[in-house]
Amino acid sequence: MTSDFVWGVATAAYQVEGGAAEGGRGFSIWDAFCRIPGRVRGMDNGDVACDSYHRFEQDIAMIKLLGARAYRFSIAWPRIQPTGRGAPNPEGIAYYDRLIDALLAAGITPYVTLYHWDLPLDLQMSHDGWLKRAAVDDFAAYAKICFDRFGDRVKHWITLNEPWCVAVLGHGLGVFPPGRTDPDEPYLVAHHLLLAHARAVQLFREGGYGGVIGLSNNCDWREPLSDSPRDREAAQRALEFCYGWFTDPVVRGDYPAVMRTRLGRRLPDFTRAEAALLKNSVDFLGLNHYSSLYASEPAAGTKVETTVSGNGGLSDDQQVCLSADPTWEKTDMQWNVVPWGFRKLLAWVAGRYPGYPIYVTENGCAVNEPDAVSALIDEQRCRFIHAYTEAMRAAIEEDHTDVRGYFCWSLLDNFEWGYGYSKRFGLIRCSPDNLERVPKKSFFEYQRIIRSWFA
Ligand code: GBH
Repeated sequence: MTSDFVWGVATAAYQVEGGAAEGGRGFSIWDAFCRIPGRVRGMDNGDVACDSYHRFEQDIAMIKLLGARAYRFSIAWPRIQPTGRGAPNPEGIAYYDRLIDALLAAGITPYVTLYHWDLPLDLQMSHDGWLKRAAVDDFAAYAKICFDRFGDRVKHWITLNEPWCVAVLGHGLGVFPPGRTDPDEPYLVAHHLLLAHARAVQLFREGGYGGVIGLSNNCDWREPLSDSPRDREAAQRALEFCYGWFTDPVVRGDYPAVMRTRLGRRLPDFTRAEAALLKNSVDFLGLNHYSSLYASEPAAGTKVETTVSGNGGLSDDQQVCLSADPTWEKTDMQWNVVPWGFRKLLAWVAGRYPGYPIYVTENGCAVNEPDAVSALIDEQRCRFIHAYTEAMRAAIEEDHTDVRGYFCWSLLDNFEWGYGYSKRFGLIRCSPDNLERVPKKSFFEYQRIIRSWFA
């Protein structure tokens, strides 16, 4: 295996930072959402989280001990611009300066996500957030501040994390802020997110900062339930309605044809200039992958339900039936453990977007760890990481997919959005109640995998 493969770990600002009222940080839509009864399990919030705002030196020591080369973290927009517009907040800049400098001093490469869902609250309240075109310019201005201030040291950028979640979970199913439930808004929001990405990339490339920039999209594998052409088409359609929705535009300059056909006027158009701006607006493809399901063509007359957990909505538009093999092992999120689905997905991505290097910017699993003692012996996560990285190895060595890096989600147990602190994805045990960082067995298993890869 090539010695320049990038092994890393990932986190996101709202999920780990805490320090919510410090350093002049403004509120984000997640701060507000957490205060609405019934939205987040246990009414948990990110006020303290893992306290990485104060303990990032400890995080970095752990990453070093792990032997990972890279740390993917996100910048909290409300720390940089408390209301989402206007002059940068010096204390916010200073925090990320310290974090970046400490990483570089430890020999760890920063991979920086500009937007991992924490929109400044004022942009939502006063300007309707991603629903309005103005968000495109707001995001581009924020991105430019980050390039100007951190671009001398940060050479790996990700504009947006999983815009699919912002569109579908935030505006279709309403389980993320702004909690809206509308059949059409996800397509409009997605359109603005894609244009925001493209504008930021344009500024990055024109600015001559040096380095690479991409986009991280989530995609779960969809395996045809049978060999019939209709089931194969259904699986293909599900992948195009998910990964293709946000990747076709940034590679080819337009949405997948199947989305155009099925959605008609409900899918916004790109102007010629916008299409040109979008086309090839990534240097690499970010892929966040967690699970797999079987896909089939719904029987005539069946109404495909829009569900919150499984397929994540918009089912009425894609018309795909999803199902699991009951023998599959499940994680604590009820997501299926299917390592071969990961290998097939990597081949699918490489086949649809030839010439683009792939970074697996998230992969991992939640394990039910009720008490501290059992948590440390997390056999399920050990097996998961082992099996998924083996599937990736096969994708690289046998299928010749151009995978350049892998980031385990997550370094620490953290604020798992609507599930609060009840779901644990970390290699390291941590909670707002006990901020001490204690490595689990999977931490050492991952350490072993990283070492063996280069042996
Ligand atoms: C990521 O999103 C987020 O980027 C991260 O912040 C979060 O903490 C992490 O994952 C864990 O949740 O049953 O096959 O339909 C995950 C996006 C989309 C992945 C839905 C799982 C359902 C799997 N998820 N998908 S399936």
